[in-house]
Amino acid sequence: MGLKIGGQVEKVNGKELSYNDFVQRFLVENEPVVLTGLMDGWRACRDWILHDGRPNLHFFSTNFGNSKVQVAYCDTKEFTDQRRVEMTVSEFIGYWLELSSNEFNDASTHDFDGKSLLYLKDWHFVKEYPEYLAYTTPLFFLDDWLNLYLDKYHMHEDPDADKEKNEICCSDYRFVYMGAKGTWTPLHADVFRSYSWSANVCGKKKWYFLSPTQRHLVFDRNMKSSVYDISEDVSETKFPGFDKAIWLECTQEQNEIIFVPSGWYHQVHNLEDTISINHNWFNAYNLCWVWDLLLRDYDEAKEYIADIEAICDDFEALCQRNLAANTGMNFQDFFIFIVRFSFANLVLLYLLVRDNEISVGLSSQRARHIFFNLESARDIALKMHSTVLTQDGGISIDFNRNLGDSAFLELCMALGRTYQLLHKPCEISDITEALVEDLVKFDFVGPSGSHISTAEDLVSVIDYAFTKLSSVSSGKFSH
Ligand SMILES: O=C(O)CCC(=O)C(=O)O
Repeated sequence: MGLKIGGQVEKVNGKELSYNDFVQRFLVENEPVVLTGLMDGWRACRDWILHDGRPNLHFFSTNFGNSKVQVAYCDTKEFTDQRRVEMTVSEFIGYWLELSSNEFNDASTHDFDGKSLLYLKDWHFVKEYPEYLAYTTPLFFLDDWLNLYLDKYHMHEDPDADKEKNEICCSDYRFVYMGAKGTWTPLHADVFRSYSWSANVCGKKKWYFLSPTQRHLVFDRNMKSSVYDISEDVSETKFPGFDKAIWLECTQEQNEIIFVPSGWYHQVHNLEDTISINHNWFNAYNLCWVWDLLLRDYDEAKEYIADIEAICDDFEALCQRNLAANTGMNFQDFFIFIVRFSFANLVLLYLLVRDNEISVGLSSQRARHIFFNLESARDIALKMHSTVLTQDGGISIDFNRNLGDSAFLELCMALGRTYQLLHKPCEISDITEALVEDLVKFDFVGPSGSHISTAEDLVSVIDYAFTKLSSVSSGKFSH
């Protein structure tokens, strides 16, 4: 393929990188990196591989054979992705074993019979086998609001959706991918414009990356559709900028983890039989990417049905329904998400102040991290200002009511434990009933805190809490 390659993705020994360095160099800069040395001791690296380094396919059919998974036809485009079918892991492994027994060595997307190669994708392995503990998420990727949230809540409740299907496909963003040599993933940027990380348990992948500053170069003149396969002859008439795009490339070996930053377009080819583990995630550093995507997708959804606006009873509600169906969440879902995370961070901040970890200045790293989270949520709320959030009778999220909800308290504890791991050594107090009572009495969310309905309310609550907490941060708590 005649791509212009501008360089290789940097490789860094993850054992020699501190969490803060990772944040500054890769999350803040939004740059890709390959990290080595982070997969020691993973059970997946023992159980899923044979002595010669190839995938232990029988292990999968024996232990997880009944799981239903999504399998992509690598030679068939459907909309912007590959056509997918559902099958059991046993069926998929049966196909793969037959493929391997036919020593087929062509680097195309077809097998020996001219049939499409099949690629198992987006298997919600952790959700399905929580007891198995195939791996531990490396420290660098732990501040993962998306999966922490989905462990306690649904992102979008759709009364019309097929419940069972929804439960699985939207349950989390922690996946296993398995595919023979030649399987591949077309050019795309990740769901929600999240970050992702992808760890090669076995095999080898070739990645091509395009910086978001060059995103326009892979789109058509109307910025509507993007190139599907960069390894094909791409039509200059349809994609006039494509030849100017400058790509980063990378060969990811076994036991290496690649970090994919927000909004980077990428295409991936399995150079060998490969199994990978892959998470999508976002946090305070890339929250703005999620909001920008939602706004863009909303405008698109609205434009798409503009001709029925006049005859529609509730046009706005329809746009939001379509946004949720296409993007995976709508404005309201995102707002509720931000409010819950703001509340959770406020609870953690309260604990730090109470336990004297903050005295006047932002002394600890953990305190700075939590302040940064709240500032980032506040910035998004400012951006959301004037956004219509009132469909379905509006939203009202109550801080004190959340304190009585076990899902919310579990979210606070999970977030607290995460920051404890990231910013060791530090302790986090348990969230006890007494603490909940203290929080209610202390009233640090102020008068509007009991009912957050708009982005402006959220800004006021965060401002009020900052003021109140800093006025008592000298260590003296007075209600
Ligand atoms: O490994 C693959 O085939 C695709 C992975 C990917 O696109 C991702 O992690 O974002």
